[in-house]
Amino acid sequence: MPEAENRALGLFRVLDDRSKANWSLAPTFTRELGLRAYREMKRLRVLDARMILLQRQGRIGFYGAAHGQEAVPIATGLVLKEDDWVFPALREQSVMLVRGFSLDAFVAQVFGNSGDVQKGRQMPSHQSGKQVNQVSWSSCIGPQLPHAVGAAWAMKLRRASSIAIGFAGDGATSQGDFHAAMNFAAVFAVPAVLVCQNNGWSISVPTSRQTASETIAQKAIAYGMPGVRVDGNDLIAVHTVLTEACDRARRGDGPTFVEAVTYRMGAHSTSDDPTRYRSQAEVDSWAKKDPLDRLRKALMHERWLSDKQDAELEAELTREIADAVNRVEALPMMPRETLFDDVYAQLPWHLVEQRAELLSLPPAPAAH
Ligand SMILES: Cc1ncc(C[n+]2csc(CCOP(=O)(O)OP(=O)(O)O)c2C)c(N)n1
Repeated sequence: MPEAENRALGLFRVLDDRSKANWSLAPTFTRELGLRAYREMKRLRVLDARMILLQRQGRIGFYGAAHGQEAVPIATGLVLKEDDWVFPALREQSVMLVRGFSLDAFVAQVFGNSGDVQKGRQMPSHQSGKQVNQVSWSSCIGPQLPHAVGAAWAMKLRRASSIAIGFAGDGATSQGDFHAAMNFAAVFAVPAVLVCQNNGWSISVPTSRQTASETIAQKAIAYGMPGVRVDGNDLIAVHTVLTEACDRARRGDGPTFVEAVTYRMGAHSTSDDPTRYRSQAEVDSWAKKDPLDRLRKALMHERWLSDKQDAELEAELTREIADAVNRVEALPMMPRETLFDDVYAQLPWHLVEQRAELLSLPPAPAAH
């Protein structure tokens, strides 16, 4: 089979079924990188679990977790350089945490209070951060890819050294935006990496109803760019593939499309009940391929991590998240009149009137 097809139809893995790494496939991966990635993945796992609990307790309104899909956003955050731009979909918000965005501000976005850089105006799990070049996703499925491609085209026109990375789920590959982005990216050879996290489901619709293609990665071949299919639950493999794709974009050799094969372990969001459409047996079979467990075992095989260190890390991260939640939940909501800010350079008369009317009303009841 020609190499291009091999990469798009196969499944690149570094970790075997026992989670032992074949280092000849990831020769530059280091102990330091492995431990950093593990910490970040575990922090995200703990954070997601805590956020879901808060939603169940009625303390936040909504949350979309990355449980089972942590390897892709964490590897992305470790591969990117400071000037690169990120266009996440629902499961990649945490890239910004890896790139130094404050945990408190991240959590405040979920609470939508005055600690939130978006001033509480976006739905939870739609974080963005100017200081880390991460754009809030719009909640529409698909446009993250053309946004990334457009940004990458601008970078190319400006002869910048940065690149853009955009994300989509398998469901998004049925959207026109996916095809427009893929075509434009390849024709204009933009410095972009386009990633599809194929997690098996688009809410209740299985991937088999999104495409009749054998793989999603192979679609890249038709557009004229490399397509790589990678085990999305193998952090080391994802890191290797993304490093290569980002290097290629940075060299000016054009875009790469990556299909990361993974599984959404939890509900689509806190508004979903997955027991209505998928079997427990399927979930159990993917639990055996958990990306965090696999990296932990890989690190333990190398004696880079012990059970004791792992337990200490878990306690430390649990404390870190609990402390952040305590600090953030105590912050006040944004003053309600600020909802008129930042839209017009000069507020039109009818909004001036409406703001005055709002200010004349009794104060809103406390949120909690
Ligand atoms: C254009 C558009 N159509 C439908 C929806 C409703 N919707 C929200 S999430 C979702 C599923 C997305 O699935 P996928 O792209 O596979 O990503 P995943 O959530 O599985 O990561 C849908 C259909 C939407 N937000 N936008």
